[in-house]
Amino acid sequence: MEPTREQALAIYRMMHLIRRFEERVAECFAAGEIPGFIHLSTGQEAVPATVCALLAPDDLVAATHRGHGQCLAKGAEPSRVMAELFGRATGCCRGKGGSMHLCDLSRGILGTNGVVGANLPIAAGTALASQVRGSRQVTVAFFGDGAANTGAAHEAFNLASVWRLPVVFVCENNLYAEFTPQSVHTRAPAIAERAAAYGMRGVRVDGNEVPALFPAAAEAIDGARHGAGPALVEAVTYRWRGHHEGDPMTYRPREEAEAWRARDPIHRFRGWLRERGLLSEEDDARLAAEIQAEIDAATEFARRSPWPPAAAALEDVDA
Ligand SMILES: Cc1ncc(C[n+]2csc(CCOP(=O)(O)OP(=O)(O)O)c2C)c(N)n1
Ligand SMILES: [Mg+2]
Repeated sequence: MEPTREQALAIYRMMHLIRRFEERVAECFAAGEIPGFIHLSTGQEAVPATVCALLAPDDLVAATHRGHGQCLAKGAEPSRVMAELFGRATGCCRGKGGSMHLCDLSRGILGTNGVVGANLPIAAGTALASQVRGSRQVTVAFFGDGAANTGAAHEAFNLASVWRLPVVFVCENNLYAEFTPQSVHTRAPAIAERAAAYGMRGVRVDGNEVPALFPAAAEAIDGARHGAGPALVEAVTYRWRGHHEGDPMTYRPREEAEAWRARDPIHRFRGWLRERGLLSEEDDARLAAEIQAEIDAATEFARRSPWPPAAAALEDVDA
């Protein structure tokens, strides 16, 4: 199953948008404009762009601590996400959340989450709500290879499978959990194999290859939507930058990082689109210019936006 021309171009555009967004965040963070901790997803763009292209506007996404791209792909406005990272009142959470608490329920974005693995049970919960209401909504929970070893992940897998919940667990396996390579944190060769232990569908794909990811994610989401229960999609990818901004990255070989950069998902998918005559050089240049302008506008919006007033500190608090 291949993406339609429209889907393919939307995925390509989104990968570009995420790449430029993350590059800009890195610059602004280095310049001291963004407070707190920042985890960027450069190199992993194909996964959220492809998965979210298959979701309906009212489907839900439970994102991770490395979740800017996951939120953008689900429809978050770049300007409001950037303003949130800057801590401004115009941010998607009024400047009170920042990178690890991005949320926009109007777009089905349940939130990024600083607690590794904690978004998986949340996704099982919203999937249960959808099931009880009889809606056709699917929830996608993104998670990492490290999160795959948390108790919360296993509880979520089991409960989702027992109750056949409409949830898809998408592992962005970037081969590291912080500074620990996957070979050190698990002896199991594939995270997707764990699905079998819960009687759940599982598939492992090249996460830098949109044409491989697309049919795997489509089948997982379609099955979840139509009563086949949950699925686990493991997308093998690589983060180009540090675990967090400021990470000196002394723990991984330079050749490894270079080899993965050569497998750039955007470059590969551009080749695929070109081969099929779906993207001319002029279209590509126009798209790049449009995205640059969009990111410039989002950054200016964030910079010009006011700080939240002190009086707002106790608003949005539930007791
Ligand atoms: C419950 C919990 N344990 C530990 C941490 C510290 N921590 C932050 S990110 C991270 C690694 C997560 O690795 P992975 O799930 O592979 O995601 P990635 O960072 O590679 O995207 C850890 C251990 C945390 N935030 N929450
Ligand atoms: Mg990881």
